Amino acid sequence: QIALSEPNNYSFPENFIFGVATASYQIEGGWNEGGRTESTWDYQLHKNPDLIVDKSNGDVACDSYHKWKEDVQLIKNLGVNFYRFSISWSRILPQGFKGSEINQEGVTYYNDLIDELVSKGIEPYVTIFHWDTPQALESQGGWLNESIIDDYTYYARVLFTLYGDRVKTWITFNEFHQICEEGYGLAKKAPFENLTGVADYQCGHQALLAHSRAYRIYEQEFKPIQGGNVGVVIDSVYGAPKTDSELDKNAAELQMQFDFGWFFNPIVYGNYPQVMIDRIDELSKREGYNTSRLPKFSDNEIETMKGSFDFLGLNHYTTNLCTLIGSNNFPNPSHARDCSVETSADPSWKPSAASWLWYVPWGMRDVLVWIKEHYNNPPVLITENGWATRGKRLNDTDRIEYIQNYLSEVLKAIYEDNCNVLGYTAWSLMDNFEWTRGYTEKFGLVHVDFNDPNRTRTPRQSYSFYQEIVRTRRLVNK
Ligand code: GBH
Repeated sequence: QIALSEPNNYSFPENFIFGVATASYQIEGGWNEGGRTESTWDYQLHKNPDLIVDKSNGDVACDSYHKWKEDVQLIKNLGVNFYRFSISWSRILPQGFKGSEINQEGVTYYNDLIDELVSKGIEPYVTIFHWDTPQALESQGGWLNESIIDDYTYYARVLFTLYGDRVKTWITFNEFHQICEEGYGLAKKAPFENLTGVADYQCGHQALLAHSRAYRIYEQEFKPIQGGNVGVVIDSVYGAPKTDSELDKNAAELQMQFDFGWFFNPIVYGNYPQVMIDRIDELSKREGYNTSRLPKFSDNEIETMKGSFDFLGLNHYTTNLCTLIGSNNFPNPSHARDCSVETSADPSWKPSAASWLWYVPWGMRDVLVWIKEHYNNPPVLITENGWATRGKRLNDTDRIEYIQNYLSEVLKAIYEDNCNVLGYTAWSLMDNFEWTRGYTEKFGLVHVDFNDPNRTRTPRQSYSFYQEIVRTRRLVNK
């Protein structure tokens, strides 16, 4: 018995779309097949399996490199409008860099997948980059080397050219925050660098410039012919005030600006949030730097950046409570110190199998309203939302409750707050390689047996539940 937390009889607006998502390194496997070379994830995990809790990696993952037809059938039966997947850069360009040779076998893999989706009436939504930087580029500094901007835009142009006749929705980047903060700041994601306060900002700068240039390339050279849209995915752990004191409200605002505004502010308004610029300038000076640790955009770059999105892709899973705390509590320098906000979870919130993910449905509505108010109600596609469980658990009632009640908040944001929400994407179609958590945390509507060489897929109860919502276009009221 699944109950709505509050009665909600809205149905989804007529043009509201539903989808499911995955990402290349998390599902494909076939790491050295068909001419693919190592990404930074392959390289790091081959070198040091201890980086992952169960010492696993994505060498085989869900084996979608071979089982893609079966995946498409699962998506078809689910009844969703679109499938959000990502392309492995080193499958298309094994050498990675600008001007390098295109790998025909890699091209064919995605051609087949896209054709199969289209023939079954499922729209392909392509994430150009979901963290698997070719190692050939990472060994040159990856996102810290500004030459990656040209490499990335070359790669994006190759994809627009190859697939743009069928792909009408593009996502330039998945979650700058994880690429840069977890990848180069806190050593929680490949390439596992820990240079917070410096490298994270440099990475973000390069990635934002790469995003904005790819957006303009599509806008000028492809959109007039292909007529598609280009968006970007930014994640938000929603920062809510710990109490309703003014201080905590300021803390929550600061946290949102430093995590979410860091990336979306430039894309909407052309530059970093003023509060970030000011604080990092000031702290850098005190630390003895002669320029700010936060790089600066030129006037031209600001112009290119401003308004470089057709929609915002929002990955939202959970909420944190925010309160101000002295900067001496953080390493010097660090992104955390620049922000100086302490985040925590309310002890009453239900935890998931993932240490960072609590069940806080109202945060979904609040983050949508926060975005509406700060960025003039942009079109938002929820590109990820999901719940972590452990083990096989086909009877995943907690995931069902999560989806139901998060969607209920989405409906309130649409009807009661007039937020411009285009659609919803469940993360994930199936269990997959959950980064440093290996195969221990499951996000799938479909269970995958990773001990079985066949990687047998078995739909969970949440799969039928989501199917029902998509079919009826309302929440299930049992
Ligand atoms: C998504 O990011 C990713 O896009 C997707 O690939 C992934 O499978 C999915 O999450 C589920 O994890 O400090 O080590 O506890 C969601 C963003 C990821 C942000 C986890 C906070 C905390 C990692 N969140 N992160 S840790």
